Amino acid sequence: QETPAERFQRQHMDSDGNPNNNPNYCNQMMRRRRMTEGRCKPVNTFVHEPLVDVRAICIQPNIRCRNGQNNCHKSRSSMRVTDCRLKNGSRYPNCAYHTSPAKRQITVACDGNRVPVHFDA
Ligand code: DGP
Ligand code: DGP
Repeated sequence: QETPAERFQRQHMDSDGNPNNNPNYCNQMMRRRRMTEGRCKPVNTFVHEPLVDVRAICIQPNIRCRNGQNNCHKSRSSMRVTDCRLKNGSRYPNCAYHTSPAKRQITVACDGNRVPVHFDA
């Protein structure tokens, strides 16, 4: 059974990935990482930084998550990410995504073992 930490890695970690010049990055990755089974996950972010650097976000001060819990943490530095957003009119099972590379600070929720379990923003 997949743990929350494993699930975070499956859904959000692509350390060696580089979406530049690949408009199909999200179409391929959302399917490959099993986020287009049963429904099209509407919004998902992939992080292109080493896992140790993403784990280190968990030692930043606690802040409030969008769901009201206080186990979120914001990265000190900007990180390379790719935003995947379902295209308007895209209907399951044909999940078609916009691919948008960006560089910004990210916010994740961490569990009691200080590992990321949810991508908040
Ligand atoms: P929307 O409210 O439809 O504009 O969605 C954007 C929000 O989604 C924004 O607050 C950031 C958040 N978001 C970005 N990437 C992810 C992700 O991978 N998972 C989740 N749960 N939220 C994300
Ligand atoms: P995602 O938000 O896309 O990273 O989804 C990962 C899972 O995390 C999903 O099942 C919802 C759950 N989740 C949402 N908000 C929180 C939170 O604040 N803390 C924890 N531990 N899990 C959360």
